[in-house]
Amino acid sequence: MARPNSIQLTRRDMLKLSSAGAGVFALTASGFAVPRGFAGGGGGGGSLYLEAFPTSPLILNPFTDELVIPQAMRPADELNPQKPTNIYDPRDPKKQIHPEDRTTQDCLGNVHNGKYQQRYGSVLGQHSVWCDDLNMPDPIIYKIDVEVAQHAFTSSKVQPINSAGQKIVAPGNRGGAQNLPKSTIYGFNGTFPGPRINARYGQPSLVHFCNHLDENPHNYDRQDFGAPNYSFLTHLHNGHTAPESDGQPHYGAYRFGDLGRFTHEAAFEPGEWINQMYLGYPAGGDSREKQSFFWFHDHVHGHTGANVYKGMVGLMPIYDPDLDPGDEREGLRLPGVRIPYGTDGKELPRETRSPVFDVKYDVPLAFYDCRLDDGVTPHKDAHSGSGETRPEWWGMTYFRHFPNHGFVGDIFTVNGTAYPTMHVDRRRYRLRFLDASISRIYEFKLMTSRKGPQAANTLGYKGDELQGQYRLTDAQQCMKWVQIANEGGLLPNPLVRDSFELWPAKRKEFVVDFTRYQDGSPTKKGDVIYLVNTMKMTTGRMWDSADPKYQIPMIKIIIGDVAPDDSVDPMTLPKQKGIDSSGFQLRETQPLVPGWQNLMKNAPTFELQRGSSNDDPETEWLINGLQFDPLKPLASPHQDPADPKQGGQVWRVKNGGGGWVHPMHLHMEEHMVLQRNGKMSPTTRHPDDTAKEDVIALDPSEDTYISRRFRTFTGPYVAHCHNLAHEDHNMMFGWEILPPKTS
Ligand SMILES: [Cu+2]
Repeated sequence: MARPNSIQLTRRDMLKLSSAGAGVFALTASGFAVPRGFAGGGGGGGSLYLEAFPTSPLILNPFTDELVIPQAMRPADELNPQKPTNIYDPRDPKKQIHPEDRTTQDCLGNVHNGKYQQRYGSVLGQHSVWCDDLNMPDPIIYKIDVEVAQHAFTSSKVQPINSAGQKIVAPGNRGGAQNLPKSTIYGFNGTFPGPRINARYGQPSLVHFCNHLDENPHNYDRQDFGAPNYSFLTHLHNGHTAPESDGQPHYGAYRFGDLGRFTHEAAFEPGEWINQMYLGYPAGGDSREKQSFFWFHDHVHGHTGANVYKGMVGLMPIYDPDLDPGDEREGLRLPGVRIPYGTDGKELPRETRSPVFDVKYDVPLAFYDCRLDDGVTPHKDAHSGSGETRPEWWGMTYFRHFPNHGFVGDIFTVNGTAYPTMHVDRRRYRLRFLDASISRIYEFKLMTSRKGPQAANTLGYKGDELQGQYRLTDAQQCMKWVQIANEGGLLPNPLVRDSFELWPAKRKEFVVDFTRYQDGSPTKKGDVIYLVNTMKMTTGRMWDSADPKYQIPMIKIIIGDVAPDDSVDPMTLPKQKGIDSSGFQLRETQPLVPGWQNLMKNAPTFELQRGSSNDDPETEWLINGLQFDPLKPLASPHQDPADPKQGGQVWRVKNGGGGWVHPMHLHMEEHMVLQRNGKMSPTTRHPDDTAKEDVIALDPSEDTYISRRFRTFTGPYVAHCHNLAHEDHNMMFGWEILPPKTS
């Protein structure tokens, strides 16, 4: 579908711009990427896009800001966590909102007997599944306002540089070391990353999201990206969630279509609110299906990348009261010390199973790369700008809706801070990795370096080689990872790894023992270890050829004092018998769809392709030759029957091109990868394919078969590439779960 009022440039204009404007771009002082933009394959037809990106100023004192570790968010009303009395409608501030009322899910009112109800059997504007239906307690209610705010990526002084890495005087007479201005964000409760909700299986959480993006009391400069109507649509990334709480454009087409609101307008605009129910209920009620680390992020049609890049990211670990309760004295004894709180907000004894708790030594790490405006790179894309420069935005985040590759930054941040330092106690930690970047893929190692970080420009690097800003020139791997989970939850067995890749939207979790190095020698107080990215990826297309010199320090880890540690080394956990002959140490493998071997023969196939469409000049990406149309679902399975031996499907998901990679994300239940390029899983490249996942990392031309099921809910969902530049340029399809077959 066309975006009726958001397009200022047609495809033809963009082509004209790229040929006529090449000289202009080349003359800018900084940041033009090598013109590698031949759009091969698909409908691109060999068209040339020149992508001009700014070179961010050099952060002069990296690794001085401490890593921010988000703490658990408190309920909206601490004294009444399940029945808050302090949530009001922003359009009618005297009117109280009762999120505990299942019949009023959002501000738009119920729609009885419409198309939606006829198709899926549930009423638009109501929760289709409530806690009672699953014999669960009432939800803990949280409140998140989506707000305009400011964010500082560093407190260090910065030096303006050009794409040759040379010191320059930036526009506005900005020469020499100086403070970096804050960037304007659209943030959950005005922070980046947004709040962390510590959830627990068996205890539903309900989040009241309210849009305040029209309010800008400090008059921050909004710059030129973010959904143009200031809308949001929050998706709890792979929560096992009913469609009305899933936050995505297929449901949005039903919810907002009757109001005449399509594409980016099919989302919650200023003053509007929704209560999203996150049940904390494993798929099919089966404990083997429990997951471990969610994140929530914006999902507005056509502007997901812009809104996520503008800050709409939150974290939600979900603990399992049995195996993984957030305390190392219980369950599998994974690292973590629970700090529970009572309804009065005061700390309770450690053993208390309060629904509100922090967990020490359990650290989420959200990775996000950005570019900062250099004041000389022109702004012009399909949504904003006419080629003008914006010297007044110098040092603030720069975004371009460039469809053909994706978007990679040159400053790397963790939990919102560029190049942080993390002081750790000498003991085991649990680290939860999340790639919250638009397109960037990372590969992480733990390394030591005698010389320490050196600015890439002082080493003679230029242009795209400046991405990451700092390098280690003498780094050696010093520790290994023990992987315990991916985004599908705990692996059946822990895995020892030297390094691992992290693709957009994926989560992977590790236990790291900071008491000793991989050679067995003990660490000492004051020792320094770096978390290092070794994946060189200078465009959003895919990684560059391997470069052993590309070692970018991301976090400086400083070893501190010995601390008590009741956790156990996951590798020493006893093996238990499971459905799988290899047994399990952590969590039993989830069963595959019955009869999957036969189902592979005629599996529904989804091929990710490069291409264009006459309907939407911005379309660059297709699935099965089609651009996203929320009203034409490409798959319509029925909800699985209660009998676990029945139901489910095998899908074939294929990367149709050799020049790109795609992190393909399927909403609702996670899948198991059965086969990659004809080889049964797990393959050596994906050893953690032993557990479920919600993003398939598709290498060039890769062909996969996955097993997936459709339980508990009915209604519209989506699947899309999580390279958000691809998603926003139509690499998405709608699919739906129809009510169970009655006969
Ligand atoms: Cu993609």
